[in-house]
Amino acid sequence: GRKAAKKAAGRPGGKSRGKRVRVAVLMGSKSDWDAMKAAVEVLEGMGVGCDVRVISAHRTPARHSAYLTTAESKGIEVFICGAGFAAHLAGVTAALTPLPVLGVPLDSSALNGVDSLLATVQMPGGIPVATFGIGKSGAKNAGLFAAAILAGSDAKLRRALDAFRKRQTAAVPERPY
Ligand code: RP5
Repeated sequence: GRKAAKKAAGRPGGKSRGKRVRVAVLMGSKSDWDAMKAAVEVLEGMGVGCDVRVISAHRTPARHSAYLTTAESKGIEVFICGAGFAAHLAGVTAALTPLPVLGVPLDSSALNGVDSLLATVQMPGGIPVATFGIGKSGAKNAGLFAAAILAGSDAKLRRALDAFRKRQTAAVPERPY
């Protein structure tokens, strides 16, 4: 039913079933999912399948490098990486692939995500990470940005992006009351 479909959204074999899986959405912890699902919702809403994984650059480094070894051959074209604290997931992912890596700093620690923002954005020259805002809005924008990258060679996705903007504009009221 609808409930099960909602529960399965963003999980491998969930809503991405039947969609071409082109984006990997990686996060350092299961506790990051609440923010990171905003990226998955936006992408799946436009028909782009996501491979969603908990992978930590610190806690599961072997899982990380193993995933990167096969991701491109499985069809992944863009990586979205969300992490909190000393957020190295996006940076290490970018070190392991030349494909675009979008980093989402998460608000998990006493520093409210400023630590993660600086860790994600301050990459040394040569290994780029496109860094988004802290938390859920950053994750949503990373999803939209991934769609914009893929839309360059995909007319159907370009139309889905146009439709998203149209709906968003139409939803803004003229007055606040
Ligand atoms: C980072 O620190 C993760 O990305 C997450 O934001 C946090 C750890 O979260 P817990 O697994 O401790 O909840 O590595």
